[in-house]
Amino acid sequence: MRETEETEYDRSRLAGLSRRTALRLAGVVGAAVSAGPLWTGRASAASPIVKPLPADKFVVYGSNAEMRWESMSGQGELVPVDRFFVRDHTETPRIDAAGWRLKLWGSGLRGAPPEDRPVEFGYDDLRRLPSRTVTARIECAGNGRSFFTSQQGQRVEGTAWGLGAVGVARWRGVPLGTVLRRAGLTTSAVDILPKGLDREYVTGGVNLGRVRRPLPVRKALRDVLLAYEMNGEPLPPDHGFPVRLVVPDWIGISSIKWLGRIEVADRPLYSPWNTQYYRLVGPGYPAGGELVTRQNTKSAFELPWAATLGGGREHVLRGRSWSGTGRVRRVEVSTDGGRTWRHTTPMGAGHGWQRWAIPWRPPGPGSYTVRARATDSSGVTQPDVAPYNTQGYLFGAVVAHPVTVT
Ligand SMILES: Nc1nc2c(c(=O)[nH]1)N[C@H]1C(S)=C(S)[C@@H](COP(=O)(O)O)O[C@H]1N2
Ligand SMILES: [Mo]
Repeated sequence: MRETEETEYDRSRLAGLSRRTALRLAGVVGAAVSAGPLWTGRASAASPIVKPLPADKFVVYGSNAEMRWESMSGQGELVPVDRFFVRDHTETPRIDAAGWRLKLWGSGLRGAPPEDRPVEFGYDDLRRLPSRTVTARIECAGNGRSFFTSQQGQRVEGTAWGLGAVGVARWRGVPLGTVLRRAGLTTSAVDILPKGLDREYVTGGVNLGRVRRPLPVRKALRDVLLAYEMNGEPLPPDHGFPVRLVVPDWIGISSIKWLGRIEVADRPLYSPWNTQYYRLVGPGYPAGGELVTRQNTKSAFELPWAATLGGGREHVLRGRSWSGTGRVRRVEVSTDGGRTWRHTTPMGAGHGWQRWAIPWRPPGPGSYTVRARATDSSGVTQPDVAPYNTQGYLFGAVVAHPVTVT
């Protein structure tokens, strides 16, 4: 029903293009356009992620680490870097800002600079341009994926995230539009293809090339940031130092880290990250699947998984709800298995997400599940069941959070 700008975007790009063709195209691009490594080293052999991942703040899955939600208890709106989730396709590269260049090229720029003679910006060039600071959320499209299996009994591919592959930070940088215009953006440009400087991604014996995902120029000009600061500090290595994209409300893969190149084209662009991954594929979707762009609506309690609460007294259940489709209008909580729902009290202004709280006096010792469900500004409420897709993206159903009362 939601005929969004993104649906139209996908249709116009994939019209007449079979899935096979799209995949082949992606393969060709992946093989042909891979420049030599510009990074100066890599994370220690021990961990693909540079920052410490203490067990009270993170659950680690190889090169990915999710935030433990109880570590947000007592925090303000922002997620401190020491607990912000990390999602690396390979590993965090160590890049020297002094030698770093952002290179823009392609048919959508004046004079159509070729890839080997791009328009370049250094780190200091970007820092000298007028900056903007925004509070924005980054969330992996697969956040909540494990609940397809644990709540719905469905098999899905990918990292079995709980609800912690999401974070809100204050980002400072240059609007991407500023840099695109300075590079000579023309009115016929339609897509850009930002590419990371991390190692090429090899999966199932196939080299898909560097991590890169097309973004429509329309979105690029609206609210996308070339960020060089996170929560008031230079970007940490794991979050994209020296410069990453921040693409508000769109799935995490859009926010390319360790940005090195941007192709700007007067025609639609493809990569495995919009033809093979980040498409909703399954019985409920058209052949070839549906492109995922925007995030959906979710809610989480700031409680351990599973939680233990002392009986015989009142507790305050706190949590956060967020949406890629608009502001959160209302959040309700059920402590009786979803039979009755009570309205929560919203806390703070909530740019990245809405914080809320509700008192609860457990009726007695035993096993409970607590549930939170949010309604976005367009009136859509989190459903009881998330529509299945093979790669487990966009789990937006109400999550039953187990609590033991002693
Ligand atoms: N270059 C590059 N950019 C990337 C990725 C990556 O592996 N390489 N992972 C993407 C994915 S899937 C997500 S969810 C976000 C995660 O951002 P974070 O690690 O800062 O939380 O970065 C995106 N940008
Ligand atoms: Mo992601």
